[in-house]
Amino acid sequence: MKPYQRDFIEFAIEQNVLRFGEFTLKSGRVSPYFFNAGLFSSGQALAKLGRFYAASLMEANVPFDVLFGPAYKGIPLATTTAVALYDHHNLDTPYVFNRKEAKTHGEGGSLVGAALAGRVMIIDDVITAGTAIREVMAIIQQANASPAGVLIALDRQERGQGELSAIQEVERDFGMPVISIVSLNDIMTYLAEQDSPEFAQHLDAVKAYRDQYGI
Ligand code: OMP
Repeated sequence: MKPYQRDFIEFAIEQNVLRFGEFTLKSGRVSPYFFNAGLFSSGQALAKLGRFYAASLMEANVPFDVLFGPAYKGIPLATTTAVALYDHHNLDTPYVFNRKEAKTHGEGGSLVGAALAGRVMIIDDVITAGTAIREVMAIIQQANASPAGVLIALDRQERGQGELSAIQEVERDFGMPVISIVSLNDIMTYLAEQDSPEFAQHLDAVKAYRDQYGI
């Protein structure tokens, strides 16, 4: 694990974004941990978050033309990533987001910002079973753009529809890489490093969950 990844996990715990307990996921799985990116909810938190996304994207070195933030949660994520790419990596990159409801007046349409064209880097929060990201892929296909990759905060490393991980399935089905700031493995490493009975308990619960749903 790289230092910025450890910093990111600490930051997520500190902001209450990464929590341990009992959570029912979109997939119906009951998970001992949850990552709620919506709780990065101040200017400072968003600014820091953007730096982590940007660092991870630069490190992955995947070529792209435009950032895409899928509504709703992807919108601030793509925005703060675009700002951090400019402020910290001297890279001015176009970005676009979509509305969930198409607008019928004014400029119309469901896309706002730059053109959704060329190689699109999708910015999202979490992939568990891969359902949400497949809906996003349909928007890119409709625009006749091509996916450059997906950048997310957390890869939960869970099984998708078959024996592969949901992310491996997405990579295979759409021929693009999925980049994550951290994965479940990193969170487990972090928990194991802490000298805390509370974190040791969380680690046990996460291990049991991974035995059931992990890859
Ligand atoms: P999948 O569609 O199963 O890949 O789940 C991904 C979505 O679930 C994310 O976009 C979130 O809306 C939500 N989610 C989280 O935000 N954090 C988690 O830790 C887990 C989930 C989830 O429900 O699986």
